[in-house]
Amino acid sequence: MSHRFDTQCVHCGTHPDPVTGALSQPIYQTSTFAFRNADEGARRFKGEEEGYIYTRLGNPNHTAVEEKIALLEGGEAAAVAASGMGAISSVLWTALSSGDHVVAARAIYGCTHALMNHQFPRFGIETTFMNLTDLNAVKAAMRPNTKVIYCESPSNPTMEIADIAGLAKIAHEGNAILVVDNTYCTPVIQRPIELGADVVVHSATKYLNGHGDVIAGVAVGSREFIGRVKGEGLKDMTGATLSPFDAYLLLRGMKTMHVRVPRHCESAMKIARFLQGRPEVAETRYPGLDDYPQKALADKQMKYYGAMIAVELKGGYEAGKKFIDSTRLWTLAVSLGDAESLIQHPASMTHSALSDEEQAASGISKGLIRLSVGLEDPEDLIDDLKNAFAAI
Ligand code: LCS
Repeated sequence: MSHRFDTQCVHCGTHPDPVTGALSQPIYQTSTFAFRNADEGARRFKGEEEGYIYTRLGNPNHTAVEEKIALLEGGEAAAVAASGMGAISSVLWTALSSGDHVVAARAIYGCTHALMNHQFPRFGIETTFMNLTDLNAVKAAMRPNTKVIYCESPSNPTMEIADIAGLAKIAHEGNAILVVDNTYCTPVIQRPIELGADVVVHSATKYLNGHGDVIAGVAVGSREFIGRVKGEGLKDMTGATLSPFDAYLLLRGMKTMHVRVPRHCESAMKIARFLQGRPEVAETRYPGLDDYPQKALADKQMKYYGAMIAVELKGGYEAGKKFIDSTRLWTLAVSLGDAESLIQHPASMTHSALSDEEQAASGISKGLIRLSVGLEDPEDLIDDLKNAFAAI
């Protein structure tokens, strides 16, 4: 029987333990699995028989997370990884070979940018970073050897919205797949595969887990492609295996995602409106604001507007530094999607791998401040921001 999304968040992927009846899945904290005999071991290695072999190749705690996220994202299969970067690199190393070309959004998470910008050239893979909001320019950038279009939506940290359906169409007119990093949204807000994307990746460290106590990643896609990600990217190339304990924590976090995420978003809307009305703020970037340039596109593909906000202060970097040093309830820290509200400065922190020129080309100004709205009372968060404004 197929249930609605919220019910799937709670139930999917978990079954009472067949031996003890434990409702919460036990932690299979083991590196290896015993075979009953040589033939069984050989059959499992050949893929002729279902069953676990060695935790780098799979573990019951992985399977539970994979079943849940595949269903919630509307994909056929999923692979968990030891970090968001573990998932992203395993997907890209699987999809790409020397001589291939990638079209990527100009603004993406700093380490994803660094992977493409600094590491790919060493292996003969070229990346064109560009403003993906201009679909004609994306079409023009496509080459016969373009194998991947890569984006986040909204982008970290500049909040650009990518037209996922439009990009999927361009990818499929060529020889490419569309990979969407859905970290900022979760499937509660946006389901890229329904819009035509081929692969969804996440830093599960963020809203999927939601409690700031795990580093993890997932990739979702077709059974065929995810099979290759597991058998090539994760198994042989990155080895980015998630620990069973972290898989257990991630599954627990995902059970409440449909309750947490809308609350994050509701508070973010209040805080974005507050920021927009402040005289110290030059620009508030939040897709839920009526005058946000890409609001219509956000409305088309997002159920809520997320809980990430970027602000540009009139006083630039100096004012921004004083501001983030002056908050008390907002924690000065990178990461996002935790119960605690976080504030940080992308140019010197999450996106410091980009040179000044690359930051400018990506739309990351020195005065940009990024806020991750947590689950506290939004009025307390606003009071704390008021005090920080008074200090600049
Ligand atoms: N994708 C996005 C959109 C991210 O924001 C991050 C991490 C990653 C992928 C990588 O995931 P990880 O390997 O860390 O699990 N973003 C961070 C950020 O904005 N602050 O600290 C980490």
